[in-house]
Amino acid sequence: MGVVNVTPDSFSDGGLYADAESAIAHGRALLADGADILDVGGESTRPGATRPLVEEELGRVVPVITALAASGATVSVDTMRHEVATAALEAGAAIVNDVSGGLADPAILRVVAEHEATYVAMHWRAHAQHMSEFATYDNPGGVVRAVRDELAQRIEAALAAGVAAERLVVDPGLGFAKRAEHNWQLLSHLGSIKELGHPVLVGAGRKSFLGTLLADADGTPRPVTGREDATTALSVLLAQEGVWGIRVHDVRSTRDALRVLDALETAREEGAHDG
Ligand code: PMM
Repeated sequence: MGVVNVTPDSFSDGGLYADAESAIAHGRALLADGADILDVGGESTRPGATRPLVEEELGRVVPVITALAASGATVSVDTMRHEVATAALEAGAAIVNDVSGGLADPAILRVVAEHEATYVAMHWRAHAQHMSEFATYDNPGGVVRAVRDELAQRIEAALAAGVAAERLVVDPGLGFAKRAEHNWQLLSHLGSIKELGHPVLVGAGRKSFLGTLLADADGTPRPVTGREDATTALSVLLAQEGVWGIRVHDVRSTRDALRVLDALETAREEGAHDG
């Protein structure tokens, strides 16, 4: 899944594709690089971000989705709002990627159900402005148990609203009300999230826990532009874990790495037959 942020303020690419023309060109470039899905978003969820008006969000994403869907792409809309989900699905999107899992605007679940769309329910606790206050997991089982149980509740809510079970995808929500150690815990226990019985999407691309991991000797985090190789390494490990989707900003590096993995797996299978 390639990221098309039509925002002035996203942490990794804010402002680069803020106008429709450059966002559409970027989406086409991601497709050429091998993206299976383009995830178009008009609201930045970087820690501390303030929310755009509904009209602003609509104005950012609808023209981009219309153009990319018309060129044959499978498009998802990254939104927490039912008005934006409705307009996006009518403009040709097939997937609603809701980072709040239906908590920010429960009406979004009915919209997904009525359009028979695919729904990504991400683990979330609060809007970006306040989410760092919610990064506590002192329950038994810690962050992994909490994320699994809270996602299970979001699945229930989606099913109750009529979303089809086979169109539900879950996402542990790395970086959303989570500190670096929480992200690593989740990444090392993805099996618990898979146990929910739905395909798993993971968005690790360029996130700040990678900047912290790659900090220089005096502790300065590695800037966003230097986190791509670590992202690619994670992509390979996530693919080996059998995740359904990997949400990244640079599709080519992840696609190339997955081709390497595929080639190895094919050679292993052929070797097994020869033996
Ligand atoms: N992360 C961001 C935005 N949308 N959606 C899903 N499903 N999972 C994520 O981890 C996720 C997301 C924030 O990253 P960005 O600002 O680079 O888009």
